[in-house]
Amino acid sequence: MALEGAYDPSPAQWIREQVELYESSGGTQGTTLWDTGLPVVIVTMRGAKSGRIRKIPLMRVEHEGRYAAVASKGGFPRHPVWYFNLRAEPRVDLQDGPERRGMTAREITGDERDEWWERAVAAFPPYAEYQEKTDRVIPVFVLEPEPSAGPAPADAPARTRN
Ligand code: F42
Repeated sequence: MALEGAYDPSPAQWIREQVELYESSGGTQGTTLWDTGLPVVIVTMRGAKSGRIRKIPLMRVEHEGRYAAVASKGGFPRHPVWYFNLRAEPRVDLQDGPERRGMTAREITGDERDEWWERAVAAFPPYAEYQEKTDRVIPVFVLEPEPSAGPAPADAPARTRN
């Protein structure tokens, strides 16, 4: 089920404009980071404090239908605010081009993080430079599809009275 509530667009103009273009074009425009040609996805989440809907573009790091969300913020010394949103409320919507679906975000560590970090750097090499720039270990979440609703239960057999 899609996340619902009042949406607060990002105060950063370039972020706000990319989200608007991506969504208004049905995921056919604004789908790369600037002119790098590298694809992005849009993640919709709930603000941890405000409870309002927030949307951010992130690099597309996909593997077998799951995605990584890399909280790099360009190697900035502090985690992006959205990191705390996902920790507080892991239920998100992810739009990848025209496809949008509900996902659950889980922060990963150890071997699992190492594996996804490798995929992330393969998709977007600057992540490696961002990690060198900062003392914090850049958090990585894996976004996993919510199980789709199963088939409707068969009609219960009519009850007979004895
Ligand atoms: N950022 C990344 O970290 N990783 C990426 O892979 C990435 C790719 C990317 C591709 C294209 C693009 O256009 C941007 C990309 N970005 C990437 C930037 C990303 O979209 C975010 O803008 C960036 O990570 C900064 O996130 P932030 O959450 O720190 O943003 C701040 C500046 C911000 O805009 N905050 C908003 C605000 O109104 O101030 C949202 C605030 C918010 O979520 N508030 C919460 C609430 O409850 O509503 C809690 C506030 C609190 O105080 O805790």
